[in-house]
Amino acid sequence: MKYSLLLFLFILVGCAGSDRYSGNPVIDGWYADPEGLILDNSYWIFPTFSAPYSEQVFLDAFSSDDMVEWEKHSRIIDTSAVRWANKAIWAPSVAEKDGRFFLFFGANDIQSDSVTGGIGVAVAESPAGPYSDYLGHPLIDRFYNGAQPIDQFAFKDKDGSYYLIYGGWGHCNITKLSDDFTGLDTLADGSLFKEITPEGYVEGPFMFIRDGKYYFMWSEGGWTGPDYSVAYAIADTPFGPFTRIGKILQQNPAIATGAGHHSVIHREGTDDWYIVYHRRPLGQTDANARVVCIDMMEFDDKGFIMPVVITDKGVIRVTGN
Ligand code: FUB
Repeated sequence: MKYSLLLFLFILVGCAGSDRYSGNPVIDGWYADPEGLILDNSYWIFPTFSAPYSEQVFLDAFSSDDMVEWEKHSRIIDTSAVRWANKAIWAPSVAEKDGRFFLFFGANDIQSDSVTGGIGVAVAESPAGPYSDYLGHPLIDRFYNGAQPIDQFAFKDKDGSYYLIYGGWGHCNITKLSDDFTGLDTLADGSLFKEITPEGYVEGPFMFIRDGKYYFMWSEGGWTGPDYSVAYAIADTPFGPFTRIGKILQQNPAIATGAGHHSVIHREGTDDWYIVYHRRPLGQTDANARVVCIDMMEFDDKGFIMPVVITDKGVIRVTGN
């Protein structure tokens, strides 16, 4: 009798404990390239639907008040609403501006300037959409400085200006968005696109500011393999120069492989930083078998990012943001 009571209490405490953590993956289904951010006082994840390119014709989004319970918002954008896009809708990045939500996305996986596609922008009144095509054509529809127009990240600088940092095929550009997001403005040096590619860069750029410094992060390795990973650099401006410091996210053969293409959420007023990324569950080898996970990202006392410990338990429930 005593033994069964103890067992019951043990199970109860165990369940309550696990309920306090998000678990990894944090959302169900095959998803990749997650952008995590705070919008309208909630946590949001905007991922790529990880499937063959011809099936990547929509995006889902997920929201949460505590990082543990996530609500799915299906098909927030669909290629039926973007007449120039027909496959490979990738790596969404969302920016809130003047009360509206702008979703930047890659489409069609263009391999040359002679085909239609590239980076587009869609707009909605709420983070959950529905998003409609903002321009009727791509915002960036060709290769500049060798960068394939994919993997865009909408970065807001200290002065409120927005930039797109983007690029595949081993090249990364920064370009300034015009105030109404209908086009691009020239940079201070008169150019439209400045290449900021650091050593090792492959794709998936991300940038944030901490203690006045610009942290630039990117994916290395091949996204279909186990060695996909994330490295970073620090500079005094968003234009660099960026010197690679080292890898901070990679596979752990005991947990998962191919950990890469990430984003970072910071809880304002705290030093709590979360890395949102995709990885491949053990035993899976299919390129699209990718799931979205969250773990803590920590800094040392000099401001360097510590290697991320990837976990199955994820992050602890948060209250407020
Ligand atoms: O999901 C499609 C592509 O895979 C992304 O654009 C790349 O960054 C890689 O994660």
